[in-house]
Amino acid sequence: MVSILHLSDIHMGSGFCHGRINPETGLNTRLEDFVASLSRCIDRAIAEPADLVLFGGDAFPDATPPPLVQQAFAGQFRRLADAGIPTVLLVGNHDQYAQGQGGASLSIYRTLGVPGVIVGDRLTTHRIDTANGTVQVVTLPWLTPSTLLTRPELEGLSMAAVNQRLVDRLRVALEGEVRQLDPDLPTVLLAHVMTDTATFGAERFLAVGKGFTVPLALLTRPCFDYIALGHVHRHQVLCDRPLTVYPGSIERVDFSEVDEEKGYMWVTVVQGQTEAQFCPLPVRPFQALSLDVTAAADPQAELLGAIAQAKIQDAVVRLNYRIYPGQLEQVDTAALFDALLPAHTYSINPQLVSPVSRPRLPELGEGHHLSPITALQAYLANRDDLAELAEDMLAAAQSLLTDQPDDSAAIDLTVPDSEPEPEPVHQLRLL
Ligand SMILES: [Mn+2]
Repeated sequence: MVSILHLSDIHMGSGFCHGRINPETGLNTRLEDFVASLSRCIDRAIAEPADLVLFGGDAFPDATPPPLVQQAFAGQFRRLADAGIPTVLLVGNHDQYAQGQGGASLSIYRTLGVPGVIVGDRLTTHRIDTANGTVQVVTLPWLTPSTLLTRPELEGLSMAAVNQRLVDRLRVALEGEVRQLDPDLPTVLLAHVMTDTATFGAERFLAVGKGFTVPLALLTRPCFDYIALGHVHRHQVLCDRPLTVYPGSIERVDFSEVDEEKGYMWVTVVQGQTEAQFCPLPVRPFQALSLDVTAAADPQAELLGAIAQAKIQDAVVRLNYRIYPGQLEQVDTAALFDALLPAHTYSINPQLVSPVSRPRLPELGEGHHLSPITALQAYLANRDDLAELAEDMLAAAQSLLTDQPDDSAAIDLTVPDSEPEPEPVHQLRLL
């Protein structure tokens, strides 16, 4: 039995706009949050201890993180090296520089020869000796078209056709790896991929360009005792046999992950009977408040009420509300700031609704079907300045609506056989 801690999508250094500067450290609090979450994973790996740690890719928001962020990341993984726990760092799409043409941010660990650290930047099989025996780990990093196809092969192909070619090549390449596996050793596939059956989240928007989708069936081969995935930020189990899991990201990257539980997987790999458990991390809460106060007599009371009911303590809060420009003076923004003080950080985004879209007369609004005369009566009843004209206007409208044009003035809608006579001007009076 080999115990593995599987985590993914750290994205350390992202979401700084949701943090603030910690006056004691000078660091953005969101960097501190991400480091704290990662350190909880590493703590667990060392405390148990895990026989192996698998990182599923996407260490940073991009391949060139600031040195401060790189150091924070390296400082945590260094603890595993010190504890003698082998670690595989898989390259995700965010770790590649220039679509893989300029290397990957994680490759420095191989260059430096950090003991026990393996960088998975190509499809290959690693035999890793752990405290509880040898494990085979097949690494499948994020693939770009240039990884598997040459430029002439790509020319003139649609995205769908490129995807299909890549899948065909990957099938062959993976088959090559599978055939040389030792069937007597526990085997794990570690892959940074978008699978066709996953439920997507923020990673859709974070990925540059359109990703390449791998059919799950291509990966779930019986030779694997566990399939450790990365890329999708929402934790999900895609298959029971072999157990195929996205642990998800370890912190919320943005508001699209507001309701997602964050954590990592604790896996015990036994050939034929692997078990895995999702271990939640106590990450910082996000709270998205969304209100429409256009119908409110007291918009301020509605806003304060919504804030009072929400769990905002130490949370990253976003308050969005729809309001008419005419109501703005009823909102005391300073009082909203006070109400939001228990939050970690907050943003307030009033969305001004154009008053044009407001039905000025409710009886003329959507869902009311009135005759033209009734509608005119409703309009005139609300226009005191037109009171003197109202009677005449109604009479004029009535005559317009009931006046049947005589035959000579009728508009002929049939298609004429021959060139029509020029129409008299007075025929246009009804148009
Ligand atoms: Mn990714």
